[in-house]
Amino acid sequence: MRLEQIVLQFISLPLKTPFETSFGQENTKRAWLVTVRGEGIEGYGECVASDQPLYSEETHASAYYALRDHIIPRLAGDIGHPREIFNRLESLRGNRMAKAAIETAIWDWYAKCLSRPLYQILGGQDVGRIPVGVSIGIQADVRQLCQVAEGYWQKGYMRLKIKIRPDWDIEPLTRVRRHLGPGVPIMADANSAYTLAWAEHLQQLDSLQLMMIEQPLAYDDIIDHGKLAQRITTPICLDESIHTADDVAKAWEIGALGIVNLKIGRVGGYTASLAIEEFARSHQIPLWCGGMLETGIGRAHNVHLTTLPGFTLPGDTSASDRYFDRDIITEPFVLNSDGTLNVPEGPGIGVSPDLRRIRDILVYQEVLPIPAQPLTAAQHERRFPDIDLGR
Ligand code: OSB
Ligand code: MG
Repeated sequence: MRLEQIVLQFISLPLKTPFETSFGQENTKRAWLVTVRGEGIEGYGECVASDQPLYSEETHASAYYALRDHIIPRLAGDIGHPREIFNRLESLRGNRMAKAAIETAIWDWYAKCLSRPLYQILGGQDVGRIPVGVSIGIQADVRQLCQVAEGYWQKGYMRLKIKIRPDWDIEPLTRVRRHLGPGVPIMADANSAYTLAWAEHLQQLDSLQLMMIEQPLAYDDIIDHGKLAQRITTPICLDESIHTADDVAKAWEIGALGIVNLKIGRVGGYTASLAIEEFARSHQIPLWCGGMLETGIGRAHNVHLTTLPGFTLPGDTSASDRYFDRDIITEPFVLNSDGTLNVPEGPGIGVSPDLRRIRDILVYQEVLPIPAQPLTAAQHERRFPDIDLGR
């Protein structure tokens, strides 16, 4: 099977309420949507890169150039199975979110070519629904946090993740725990806001019965996380630090993680995700699917991945209405009263883009043919019209 064309669409979708983390506040979800076309069939993916390189080094701009100049030119020729894409892109370092945007779209396309739901192609189980939690940003004050947390709990979300940073941690978490009682699964996500010097401070979380603390230390660290794990009893979950199954293996070996957050974009697509799922399952490491405020397209991919047996904890993929008044798919994800989302049963990701909605929020669009080979020297030099490249 062959791909003929890629469409990149940059969209800007308003968030219902601002989402604040230790990186700052987001009011709008911006993303590249990727459509791959071939054999008369379309597949869809979404790039989870950000406006600024704060969560990771990738941005919308870096992803655009990585896709246009390096990734798309490697998609020419026959594709027997989407797992081949990982190897074709392997020599390209980093740029995992850009790679995942295309790679996930190709898995969707392939599943549609076979008229089968994506979860079956991935090796997922026929579970029908997957358990989900919700991620709660930093709020104006503790009262508001308690209200917001209680609201999501009453809706049925199976666990609450609360964003923390040094000026918003022990007190808000203590108050939420007291407000909701001991039976509610609560966890914290620090997005790298601490260093090992905060170990004693973080010990205060140990009495709160948190399921875990996610990525307390540096985005590129595992060693200090291993040291922190010896000083706190709250299990450590790694997010930012994990890019490959090898990263998980090494962090596990030195005791730097007890739980893994897996984001398809952060690890470069499904092939890397499946390797991590397999490692976690065979070592009985609790695993859950993280989120990046995805639109319905990325959300659908998360839902399919979560049907794999290694996913043992509720993920961050909440319903469409947690973030958007109107999502960009025709059948948005709705929270069931048992705290689950339905796994779409149609071919591929099983959800369709809402073309009118996308037209309304579209910022820019480009149709790219798949060139026969990577950039030539002359093309590299034409990339930068305003720079004297010394010729
Ligand atoms: O650290 O998990 C994170 C959102 C953007 C960037 C990083 C993170 C998050 C979330 C939100 O926590 C998860 C979601 O609801 O999609
Ligand atoms: Mg996180």
